[in-house]
Amino acid sequence: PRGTILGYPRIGRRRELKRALEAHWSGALDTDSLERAATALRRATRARLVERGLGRLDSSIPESFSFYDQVLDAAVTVGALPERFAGLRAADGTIGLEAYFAAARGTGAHAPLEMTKWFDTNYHYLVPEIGPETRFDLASDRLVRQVAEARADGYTVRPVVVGPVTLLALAKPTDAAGEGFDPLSRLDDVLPVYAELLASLRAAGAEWVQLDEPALVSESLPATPSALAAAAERAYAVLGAAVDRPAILVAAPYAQLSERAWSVLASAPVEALALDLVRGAVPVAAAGLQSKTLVGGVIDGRNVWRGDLASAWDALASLQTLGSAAVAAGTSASLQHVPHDVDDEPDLDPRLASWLAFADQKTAQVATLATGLTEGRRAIEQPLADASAALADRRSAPGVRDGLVRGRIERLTPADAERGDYDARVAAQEAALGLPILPTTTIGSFPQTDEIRRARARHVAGQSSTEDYEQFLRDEIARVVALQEDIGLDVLVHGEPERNDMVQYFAEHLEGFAVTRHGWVQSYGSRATRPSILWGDVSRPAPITVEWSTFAQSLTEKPMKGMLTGPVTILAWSYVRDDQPLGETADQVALALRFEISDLERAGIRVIQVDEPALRELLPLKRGDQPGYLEWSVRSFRLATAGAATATQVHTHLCYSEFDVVIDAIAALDADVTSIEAARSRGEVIDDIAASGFALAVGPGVWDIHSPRVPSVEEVTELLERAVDELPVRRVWVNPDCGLKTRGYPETVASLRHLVEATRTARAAVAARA
Ligand code: THG
Ligand code: ZN
Repeated sequence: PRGTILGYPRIGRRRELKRALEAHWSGALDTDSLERAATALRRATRARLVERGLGRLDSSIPESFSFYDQVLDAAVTVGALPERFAGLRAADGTIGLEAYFAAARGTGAHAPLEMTKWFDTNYHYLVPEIGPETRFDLASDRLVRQVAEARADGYTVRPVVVGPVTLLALAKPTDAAGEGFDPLSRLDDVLPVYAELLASLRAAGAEWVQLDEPALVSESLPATPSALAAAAERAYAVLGAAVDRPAILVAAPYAQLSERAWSVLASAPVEALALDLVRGAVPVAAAGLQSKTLVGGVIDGRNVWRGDLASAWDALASLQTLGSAAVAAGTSASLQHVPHDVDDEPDLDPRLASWLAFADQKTAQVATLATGLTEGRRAIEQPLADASAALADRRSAPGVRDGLVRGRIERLTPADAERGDYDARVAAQEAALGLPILPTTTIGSFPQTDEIRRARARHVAGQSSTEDYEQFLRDEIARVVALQEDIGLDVLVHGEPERNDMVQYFAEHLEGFAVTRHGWVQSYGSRATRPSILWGDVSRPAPITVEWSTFAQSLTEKPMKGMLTGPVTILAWSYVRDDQPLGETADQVALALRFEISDLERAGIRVIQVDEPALRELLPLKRGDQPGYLEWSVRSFRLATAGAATATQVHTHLCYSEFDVVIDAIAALDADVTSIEAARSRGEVIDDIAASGFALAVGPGVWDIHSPRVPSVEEVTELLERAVDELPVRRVWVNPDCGLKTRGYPETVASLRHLVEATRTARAAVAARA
């Protein structure tokens, strides 16, 4: 085949997989029915891909379905199920759906696998646990059955599996593993199982298999690029030599292969390599290519823009100069990162829609390029010209460049990103707010109850008036404020009942963004988000949060915290324009937030939080790209917040406890108060903060809100004491780890009461010591 995609969305055009999974987990759908739903989804996908121009029989259709996560799929296939779930294996030792879901979601007795971000995407995978004791065996024939299922329907598909190097490189050592154990050291033990898998896929009719090895592009894993390349050399020597195997395509999405990995793969005994030519460049010629097909990943799998087919064609042409046996067109990454279909978006402005490509449109673009590769460029002149015309239209369309916005950005000076002396801020804020030592607060959201969701859904569906809906929201805010007063918190929040997704909420209120109706993209398991599309220059036509915050402030004497989402996070969780540097887009969002902050101040709000949970997430995979990223991300935050008055207290919140490379950047944000996750690591992060010399106030979370467990007063006290021991007491805040949106009220109220009680005791202890 001269064109293929590296993977396709799995959740279904109407999130059919989510519905089926959640019905199954709740006991309403039995295993057979769940399997039937999955088969129906796979059938629909294959038919769709043929309709969009891929071949039925030429292995260009990837078999990339997953019930939950592709990394868990690979781990389970090679038998790497943690020991605590061993009892859930079938009598013959195989791992079925029950054990699979137990590993994904946990059971009453056992914690699930940890979940973390998949490279620099917004997808989250389950972290395999591998130790010296892990026994590898072919423990699932699921993929083999899918190949057979496709075959019975008349398709020859290309099964997609996370490759052995990536599987091990992403794994964490089991608790049983000794100090310094490296899961990659088990490579030779897992390879025979991969070889066995390849043979059974071949026997089921697979002519090609795709092994995904994104680890080979990353510089942000525990293993070094050269250790990873060495592992790949070994892995593909062994798998290449396996008997009865399908042809192997090794895919390296998300960035450029390391130099060493490229030369290793070029000479490895495999049949094809897929390169990301959107994030990476066409590599230099290398030995061993003459027997291989190179799949040029020229259609962006990470973004929603209609590809520039003429440039894509040029990139393929330059790939052809490397002397490979053949060149094919492909996507830069799996299309799991984009929604299904632009034509499924009746509310989108047609002009904007004509600039976009979701998975179905991207597949058609790949098919077009494939036609060009077989029949010559002349055969595809028209679609190339159409794509170029759409691109030109986008460049010149109203709103893409807004002179007013650009003028404001141009007039900025370095002073606009400076807040002024920290000690002066502390003094002014103490005078303005009169807070006790160890002030208590929450991160912002309160539980999103079914009642809130229903009210929003009714309003969106036009079944309730805006007036009624807003009255409902005011009642909800009043309830949340009264509750916080009763509990005795010091800095209150309004609870954000008006927001569904924090980024979508701001996108809906800013110029330059569009939102979709069905553009769901899997975040993890059955969960998805609908990323907004940032297509034009960003400005704020009217205040966004001011009315809610001032209403909430009117109900209490205590400071009410204004709640905003920061520029980096708004970008990280949206599809961003690809026609200008991210930093420029971030500055525009920052300016809009700066105006919002100024309006909040004018309305009497004295504490304003600007969340940046995604600051760490967007960190580039390549070390060389990291300083530039940190520079613009910090600048945009400062631009957003530095207009605040000395007496206005600026907070930020970050959703993780691994500070490593970003600790200096967090300090450079220069927020007066930073709240972070700490409870899960029992406060270890407090050591890191103390050791780093972080000199601003900080609220290490004392309640792990990711679990419904209510922490005891003693547990909270222990974390608080640790913070007070290691940090200057005047700079310590008391708060939960994160927002309470996903929590229920019973545990929220109980936990917050414990938090306040522990704080009172700690204050008394501090006073006694003084
Ligand atoms: N908002 C956005 N992106 C995000 C997060 C977010 N990316 C990272 C992280 N948070 C992902 N975490 C989640 C957690 C829960 C859900 C999605 C992503 C979730 N989604 C609902 C579902 O799938 O049923 C749909 C929610 C909705 O109606 O919008 O539960 O917070 N932008
Ligand atoms: Zn958080």
